[in-house]
Amino acid sequence: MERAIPCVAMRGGTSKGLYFLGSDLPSDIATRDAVLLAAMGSPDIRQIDGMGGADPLTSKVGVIGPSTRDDADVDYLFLQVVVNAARVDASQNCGNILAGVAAFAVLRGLFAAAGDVTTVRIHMVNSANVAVAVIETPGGVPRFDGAARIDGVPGTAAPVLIDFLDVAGSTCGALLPTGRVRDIVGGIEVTCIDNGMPVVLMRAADMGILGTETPEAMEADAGLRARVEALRLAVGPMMNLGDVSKKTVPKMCLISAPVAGGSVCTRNFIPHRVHTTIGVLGAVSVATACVLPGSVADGIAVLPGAGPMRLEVEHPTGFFTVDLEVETQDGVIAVRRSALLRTARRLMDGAVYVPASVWPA
Ligand code: NQM
Repeated sequence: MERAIPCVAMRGGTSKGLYFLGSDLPSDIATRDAVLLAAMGSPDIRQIDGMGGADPLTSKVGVIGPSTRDDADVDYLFLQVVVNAARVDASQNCGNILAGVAAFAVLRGLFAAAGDVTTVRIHMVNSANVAVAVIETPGGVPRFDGAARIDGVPGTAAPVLIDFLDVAGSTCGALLPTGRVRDIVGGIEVTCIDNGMPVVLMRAADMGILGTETPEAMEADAGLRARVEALRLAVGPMMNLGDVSKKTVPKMCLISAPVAGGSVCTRNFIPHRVHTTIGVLGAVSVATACVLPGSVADGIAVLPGAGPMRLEVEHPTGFFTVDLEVETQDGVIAVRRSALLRTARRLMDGAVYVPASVWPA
């Protein structure tokens, strides 16, 4: 026997996942996780018996429901379904899956479209922050086709504009969780930052690489992988994240001087695979580190001159553009707002089937 659970499959930014109404999933967390593992086909590196795409970027879930906060319209909980372990991780946000949340909310009648353009305030439950998404809704229906382009996705689609108002310390409690702009861990200088995503920046050169290697080459380098993971395990408790051996944060970002006219070149362990682009909130955190005097990016990042702070974060397949509004008071920088462009596409609207034994009636 099987059980059918309504869901929408969507590409959100450079990720892909299943979007559910919270009310369509079990309320008991252990049962919910068992259902999601079965839906995605985890644990299995090929996820052959499920909807997952055998990659962390395509093994993601958004759970959406009515807002539990007055200053938001909907709640969005992000869940990372681990590919090769029987684990569902709620310890991080995902700004890419976020890109499909407003459209899903309108499609499911959780939020009414307001004319040709609809603004949805999204409570990101994982970190208790609010993001504001603006989508096109001609005739009251989310539009997915359009002319907007993001690196890492072929073709064009309708724009999804996302603003983060205040995501500093989202998971770690402070923008600089160690209290310092730079730390030395295991002989390596790092900057630990959380502006929406806990990220550890380090110079690629200090890790013995150029920083322009392909994700495949970096994943094939067992020595590099081990050095990065040892650093991550050591830094986790310093960032108020506790033991991170089973968590998907912090992300580990190896930086080098820009090579394509951008602000900084990045390669990101997220944390065990190397990202083919860069995560959304990951990019916001990296861009923020670049404007902090004294960070490990100081002397490497090329900052824009006068005017709005627009940083082009280079990644393996292009650029990620982050607009930052920063304020400096007594030499301390505070980020007031960050904004970026994503796109999303509905791929399937229907039901995912899981064995009834996973969620008995
Ligand atoms: O940083 C991958 C992604 C992400 C997360 C990851 C993300 C973000 O590209 O907001 O989007 O770092 O796990 O989807």
